Amino acid sequence: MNIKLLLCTLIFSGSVVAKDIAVKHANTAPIIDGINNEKVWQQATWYPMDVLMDGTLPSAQDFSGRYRLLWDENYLYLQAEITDDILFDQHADPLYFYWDDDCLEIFIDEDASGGDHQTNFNAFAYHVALDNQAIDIGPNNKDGSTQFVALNDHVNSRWQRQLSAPNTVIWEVAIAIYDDTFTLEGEHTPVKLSAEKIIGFMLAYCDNDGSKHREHFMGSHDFPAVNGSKNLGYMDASVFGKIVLKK
Ligand SMILES: [Ca+2]
Ligand SMILES: [Ca+2]
Ligand SMILES: [Ca+2]
Ligand SMILES: [Ca+2]
Repeated sequence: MNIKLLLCTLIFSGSVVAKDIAVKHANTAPIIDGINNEKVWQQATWYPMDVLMDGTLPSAQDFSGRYRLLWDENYLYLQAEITDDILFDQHADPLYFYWDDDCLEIFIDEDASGGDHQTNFNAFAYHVALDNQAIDIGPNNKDGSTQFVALNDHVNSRWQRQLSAPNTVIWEVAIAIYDDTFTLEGEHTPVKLSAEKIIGFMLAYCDNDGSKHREHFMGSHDFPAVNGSKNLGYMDASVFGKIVLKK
């Protein structure tokens, strides 16, 4: 590929989009405690969360975020550094309108198949709430209504405010990767990860500071809007990016 074509591939909508993000292997697993003091994180590259997907564009104090990734056989590790001026959890029930509370939203498509995942587990949209629980939409209830499910076995999450910058939190997550054979019944085992595996991935943050509804929905990956909307990740895994696990 010549350099001009490479630049055209990388520069999309004015911001640099890392296509197929390479994720380094963690020889030592980071400790999921919301504290950024593991040496192993230093080998991971930071990526921005600067794509507006819904609502209005926030100032840097209102919301800004970046993230980095590592992996080992058992988990994909995520560290997000999130600045949010007001942390807001208006609905105590983790299953009720969780996207209108502050939450970190982690999109995973184990086989990078893309496609619809709104009411199936072809892919996952883990909404990790301020109480560290991970909620997604499952198959519809028998009466046809939407079923919201906690998938806390999939996601181990801890966040903590930084003493030096209290409006900034370090959010650390170990994500067990489940494939599309996952169901809500019976026992399921996460996939063992290995080098060169490609996984569909995207990250977002729902920021609300006191409104009835989410104020800003900021993401890590840009993609074309459909009917004027970029709020598509919870339905369509085709808008996710891809990560490649590297030894
Ligand atoms: Ca840590
Ligand atoms: Ca905010
Ligand atoms: Ca899939
Ligand atoms: Ca907020």
